[in-house]
Amino acid sequence: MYMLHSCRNAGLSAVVLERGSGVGGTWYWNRYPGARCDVPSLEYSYQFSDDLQQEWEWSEKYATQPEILRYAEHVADRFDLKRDIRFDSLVTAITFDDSTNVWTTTLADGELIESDFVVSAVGCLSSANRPRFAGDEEFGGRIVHTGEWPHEGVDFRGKNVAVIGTGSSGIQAIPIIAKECSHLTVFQRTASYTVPAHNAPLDPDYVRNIKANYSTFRAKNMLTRAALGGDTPTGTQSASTVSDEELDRVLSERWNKGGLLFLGGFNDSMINETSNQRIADWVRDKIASIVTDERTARALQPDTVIGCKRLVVDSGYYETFNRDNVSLVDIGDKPIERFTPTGIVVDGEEHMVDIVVLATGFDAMTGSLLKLGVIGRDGLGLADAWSAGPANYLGLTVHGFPNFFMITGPGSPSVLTNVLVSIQHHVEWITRAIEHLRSTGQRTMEATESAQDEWVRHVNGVADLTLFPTCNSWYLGANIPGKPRIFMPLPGFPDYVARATDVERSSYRGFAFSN
Ligand code: N01
Repeated sequence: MYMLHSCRNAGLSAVVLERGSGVGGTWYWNRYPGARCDVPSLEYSYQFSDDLQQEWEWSEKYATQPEILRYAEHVADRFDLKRDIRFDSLVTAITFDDSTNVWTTTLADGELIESDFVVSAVGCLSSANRPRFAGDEEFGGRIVHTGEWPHEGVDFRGKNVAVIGTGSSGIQAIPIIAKECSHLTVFQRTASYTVPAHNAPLDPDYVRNIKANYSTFRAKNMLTRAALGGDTPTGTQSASTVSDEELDRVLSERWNKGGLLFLGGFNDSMINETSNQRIADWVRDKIASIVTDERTARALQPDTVIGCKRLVVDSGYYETFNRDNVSLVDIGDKPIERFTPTGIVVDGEEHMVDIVVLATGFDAMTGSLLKLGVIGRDGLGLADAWSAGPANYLGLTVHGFPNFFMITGPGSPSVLTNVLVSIQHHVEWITRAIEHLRSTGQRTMEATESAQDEWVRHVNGVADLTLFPTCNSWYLGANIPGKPRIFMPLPGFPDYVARATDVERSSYRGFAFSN
């Protein structure tokens, strides 16, 4: 939506093609119970219009999916965006013509749309991962995916429910479903680390204060590694050297405050194994102190590097396992054998189920991009160009694909940040790049192969300085069988912004232009 607004401001004509029937993206599709943002509302919002950020009133520290969707609708109406958004428009191919330098986008109904530029805004977590299980076609109940939730909702009353998957989506949905259903069985392949949200209504004085100094608040956030939480700076100590008392003091303070900044209590949580282990041990103890059944508590204690898979933020997750109507089935060592018409079999035992909730995540970062069917210069398909991983320059452009831009593409900080900030940064960068082409009388710009190779080395080099590549996360594509194992996002927002700005200042170093 912001890209459209920005194109209009630059005097360009633009159309948005959207497979959904409404605006909101993630917040349009992910309507599962408990869906809520884990970045504070006052930060997870647009900042391109001061009027907009002054007039919109968020009700809670962390906004629910319905509230964010209302916000997206408000933005669309306020800036009259819908007249250039074509809903229910599924893109099946986008092809570059080398002789005319024109892109042709094909829609599912066969319509063709020509343009000079194509900007992908398909999102990083928008292609649902729906694993198949032996016998699932015989299952007599209902199977739903959190990322493609039925708009009319799902009635869990009186039902035996299974949730498969314990990432952010599962962990948000589980406490709510447990309260509604007859019995909930959680099938956990890998235990996640999750910290409490301590969500609450927003204090009007706090909001007034932020709104009076919104630009300063935003500017502070932009200077942090994840473009969020500028008012809660990263600790200055190493968790590897502090005393047990100091470790407990810092982590208790962060735990009681709640949210993603838990890992920022120390300056080396994601780069120092000893530090990470001490923090992980502290959280494991916390889990044992909340969950009353010892066997369940042990199964819920992760044994991976904390933060390696994305940290989860919850409301009453561990407490839910103290309910009589909730059981945990650990499928880490003994996977789901099969579905039957009435349930799910693990280790020879059938768990009776009426509704299965797949909280199994997404083909992240590249899934939706590759589904676009992009064919660049010389007939090169994006899927072929990326057979060994998503090589690109700045996370914004790909060699062989002139005038094709990606918002929050792989190779940029995207999912490691408050993504609204990353989106804004990319929209403005892309708009300026197009304006540069126009003002210099050139037709196309394309990343050079050497700039792209150097960028790929840079992204891998930064990731290798961290503990991120040490587990099977979706950041690495490890959740999708056969996907190349490459750490896709780039840690460190401020350094990234500085590099992207340098490229602009040097008249687009690393790009080739044509008339
Ligand atoms: O998906 P996930 P998600 N058999 O990939 C399991 C954002 N988000 O939708 O870990 C059995 O994290 C899988 O197991 P394992 C956020 O960035 C944000 O929950 O691969 N289990 C895992 O437990 C988040 O990180 C918000 O062993 C299978 C789970 O399914 C991202 O979206 C809310 C399986 C998938 O977890 C994705 O979160 C929601 C199989 N075949 C999401 N396949 C907020 O803002 C997968 N699993 C709060």
